[in-house]
Amino acid sequence: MPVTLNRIAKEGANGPAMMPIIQGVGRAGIEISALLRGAVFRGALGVAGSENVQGEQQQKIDILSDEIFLDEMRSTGHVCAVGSEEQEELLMIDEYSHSDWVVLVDPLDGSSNLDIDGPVGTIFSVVKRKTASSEMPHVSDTLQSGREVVAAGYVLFGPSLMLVCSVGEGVHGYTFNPNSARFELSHPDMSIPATGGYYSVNESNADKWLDGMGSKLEALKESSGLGMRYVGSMVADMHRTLLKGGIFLYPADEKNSTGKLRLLYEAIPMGYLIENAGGKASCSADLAILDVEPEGLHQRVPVYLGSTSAVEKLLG
Ligand code: AHM
Ligand code: MG
Repeated sequence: MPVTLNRIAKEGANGPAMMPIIQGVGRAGIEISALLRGAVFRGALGVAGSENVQGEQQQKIDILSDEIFLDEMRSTGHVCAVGSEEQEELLMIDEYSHSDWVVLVDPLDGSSNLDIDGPVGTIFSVVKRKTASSEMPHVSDTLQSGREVVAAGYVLFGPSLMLVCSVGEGVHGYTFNPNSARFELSHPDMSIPATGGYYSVNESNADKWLDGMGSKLEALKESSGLGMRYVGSMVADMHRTLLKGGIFLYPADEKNSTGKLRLLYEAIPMGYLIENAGGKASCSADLAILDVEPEGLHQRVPVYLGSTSAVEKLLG
């Protein structure tokens, strides 16, 4: 018998509570995947004409994916609020406002890849609310460090549909089997290789990087002999980094002086997975991503994620 997402209920203290939420993420993944496959026929590709809170052009599919994800979180009956990269404010789920769990999501990360039929992904994490269940959830419920995360993961829309997640007991990868219409465990106990792999970064920004990162990367390249790969979609780049080792980085630069990637929607969930897979996730030489105390829903940070040896060699 194949092992399905039901197994999550047996994974440690948080497994039983997280299973319905991760099953909801799986359903959202199946729906978003169908949306992506049919988008060109429905006129759903291209910009929506609106901007998100960070002033970025929203694609129609960003908005539709956000709606799908929110609906699926509502349908779990266990989520009181969702913070989304596509929404300025925290979204309340009124009918379940007494529930314990708050979900943070980037519903469609790497959406600039849609024009070229490249891989994209959904990134999520779950924290327990701090406010009393008799109150409405509040944005302060989302401003918790990565050390408070109880589950995180991503859906990768690639040649196959994958859900990679952790509830704090290892990292496990499930692949959607179109014959059984279920996610089945395909990559149990993922651990990041200690050596080898690739460095992955938008190197065209090198002359604008802050913190001497240009020369630090040159030194890493010389001493490690790592190959280079960059998809420009964090989920795809991180999936490769998790499987093959090496490092993914998005440093601060002159344009994005605190980095480009979002702490709550991208950095913390990926940092949680990488640490649970035996790797290292840093914002700088002496600050782990999971130790950053968030100050705002859409805060950005520099990220260095990957094999411990590669991250330490780069940051010194
Ligand atoms: P998005 O959330 O607006 O899609 O932006 C995040 C994406 C990541 O997937 C990727 O790592 C990065 O932006 C790529 O940025 P760049 O095009 O500057 O290399
Ligand atoms: Mg995005």
